[in-house]
Amino acid sequence: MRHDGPARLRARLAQPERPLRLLQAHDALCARVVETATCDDDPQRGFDGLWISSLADSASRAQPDRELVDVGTRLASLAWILEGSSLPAVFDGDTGGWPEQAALLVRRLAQLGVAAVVFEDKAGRKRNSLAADRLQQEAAGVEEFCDKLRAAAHARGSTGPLIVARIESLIRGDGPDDAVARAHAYVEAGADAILVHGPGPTAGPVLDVVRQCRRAGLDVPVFVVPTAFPDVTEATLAEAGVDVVIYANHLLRSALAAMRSTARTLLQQRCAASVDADCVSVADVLATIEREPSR
Ligand code: SPV
Ligand code: MG
Repeated sequence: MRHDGPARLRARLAQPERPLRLLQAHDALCARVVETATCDDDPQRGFDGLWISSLADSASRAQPDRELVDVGTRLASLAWILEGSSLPAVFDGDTGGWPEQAALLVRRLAQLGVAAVVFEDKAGRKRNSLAADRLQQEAAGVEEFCDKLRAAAHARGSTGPLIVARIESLIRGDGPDDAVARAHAYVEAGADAILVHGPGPTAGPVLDVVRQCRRAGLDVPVFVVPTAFPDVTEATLAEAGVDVVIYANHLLRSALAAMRSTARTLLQQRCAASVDADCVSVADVLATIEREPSR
């Protein structure tokens, strides 16, 4: 399937009648679920893109989210996802490594037609942002991270993936002023968009940073990941100036809950019929993998 993710994402972001919603997909079957999801209340409502999460890519290989799954492995699974889905994909590029490595990743993603890549301002050994030890995460120096963004923006050229700078100040406990200052520096260095991350339990601190950035004239798209403040609605995020909402891990987490329950019930009942009602039929699986998604 041919992908022109960057052009499509830019076009959608230029007409922000509502925030775009992305859902995590760690394999091609997930991507198909995202692409074909429908809403009974509103047949027009769907997902606008895929989030290629480092957490989900790691977890689906039973590895911690610490940049252990190599880029080649992640790109191979991404190629399968893009083969089966026409939705724009946003790739979680973790720290991006050295500037040269970030630039190489951008060029490889450009070849695949990936819409955007997110780099986060962490240094040293990368931890998941919501992990218990998140406060121990070393911050990337502003200039050091700007060098990486400049290298990524140069590699992007005019047609490559949007470069999204992810600000982890609130995750680290560094406060909103640090986040706002970094947002401006990163956009100045060439980021096309920012992602403001936060540890919850409410959306308040993230929304304050977004509002402060908007008041100060920052006019690039803003991405938010509401995992740790799940009560916030898309409407509230939109009011604060958010352009893209990422449901970052919900297919992984719901699948894990279902798989555990099925395994437990089979052990208890020792009969396949005990879980049949909780499973889709084999005919459904066959239809899902044989049907072309609506394009
Ligand atoms: C991911 O989905 O891999 C993310 C979001 O980076 S978080 O898990 O909140 O760090
Ligand atoms: Mg990640």
